[in-house]
Amino acid sequence: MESEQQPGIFVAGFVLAAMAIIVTPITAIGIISAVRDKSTATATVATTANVSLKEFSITGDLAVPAGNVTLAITNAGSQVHNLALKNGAGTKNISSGQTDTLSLGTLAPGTYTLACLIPGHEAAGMHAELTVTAGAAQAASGSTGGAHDHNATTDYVALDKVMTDSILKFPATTKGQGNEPLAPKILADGTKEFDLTTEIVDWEVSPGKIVQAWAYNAMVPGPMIHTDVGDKVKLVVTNKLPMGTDVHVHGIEMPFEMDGVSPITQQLIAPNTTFTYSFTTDKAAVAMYHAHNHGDVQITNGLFGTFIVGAMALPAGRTISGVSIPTDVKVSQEIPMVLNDAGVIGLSLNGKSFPATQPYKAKVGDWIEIHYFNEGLQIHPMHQHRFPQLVIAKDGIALDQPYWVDTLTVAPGERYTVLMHPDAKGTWVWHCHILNHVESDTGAFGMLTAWIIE
Ligand SMILES: [Cu+2]
Repeated sequence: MESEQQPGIFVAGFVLAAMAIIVTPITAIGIISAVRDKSTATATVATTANVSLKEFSITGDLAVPAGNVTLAITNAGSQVHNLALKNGAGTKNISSGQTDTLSLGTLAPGTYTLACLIPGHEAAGMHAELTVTAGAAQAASGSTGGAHDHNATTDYVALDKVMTDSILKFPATTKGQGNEPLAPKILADGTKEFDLTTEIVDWEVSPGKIVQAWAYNAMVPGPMIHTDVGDKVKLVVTNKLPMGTDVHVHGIEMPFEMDGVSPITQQLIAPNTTFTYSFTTDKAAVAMYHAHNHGDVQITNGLFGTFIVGAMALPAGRTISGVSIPTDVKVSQEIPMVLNDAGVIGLSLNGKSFPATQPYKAKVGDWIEIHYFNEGLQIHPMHQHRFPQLVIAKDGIALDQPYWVDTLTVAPGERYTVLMHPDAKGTWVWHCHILNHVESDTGAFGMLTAWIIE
């Protein structure tokens, strides 16, 4: 049985699923028993269904005949997952690449919800319906789906309504906004001091979904820091987390003692203590600050923010792939776009999941500067409808040869700076093009927003 099945090839999924019923010995024996003795048909069927877990979906043999059901589970993802029947049995955590089995006992016909119980994973898409059908004969005739839940009984009209309704909720209001500019204290010698406090706070990722975010100054992403080239800077970090932390500024060249990597360059900032980072921002930079200690937990749960030094050089007066950039090109707005896909925050743009993502407004003819930052664990091909993006810098390093794209893949740790020059009015979606980062059977979610061009 294939573990990787996409909605687009669900017909192939049916065929594979049907083949699995024929060739999987335990299921085949079950079917034969059922045919011979109809009075005990359901009682004699034992089915082992293959289920695959990854970020962030559950796929596999999700329709089985009534009877004794066992799930043979493979974690095909890159993160730790588990699988449980809602309000029922579940596995231990399964590492990437490992397998486990889950015996569900005798299941009567009906639908049962399966989910990964790692915080944030269910909301990110790791839930699926297990359909238990009345008998083996029905399963063998083709209702054993496997292609992303879709089978002969799928209600496509209802799925259309779910998607339409979910999109019409945009933009939804939620409490809290990340990336608020952080004003520095100016010290006697001109040093700019930025004060950051780490703590666990309630954070509304999408309407009604409140998670325990690990935040700088109670927002996700943390406050936006902007300095000029040549500034002396202090970052004063007070830790109110239950564990130690440190702050690495990714993309600004640091003295060794300020690199934020405990226990190599400093001791951990213990709970209820403060540490000060002092450095000079002597080059233009598009950087991000984040925890380094247990980054897999602390960063993905929200401990990240943007740090811009000066401004990126613009390709003023140049012609790139036939497009002339005005000699007096002026940026009308500068936008941080922080990507995350894990932890309690999950698939998100600037700490929010669609429809709580922020819409952006501009006018025809504007030149907009966007900085992408990937603080997550996966790549995200960021696609802007209609308007190409002119990539002018990578990781805060201005490019000698800027280039136009309509989809820009941003890998973990990477930053890209692009210019966008809208030439038509309308509401134009802007989203990650890994389709299950934006859509599921429960509608649109995650890494989706839009430009409103007037
Ligand atoms: Cu994505």
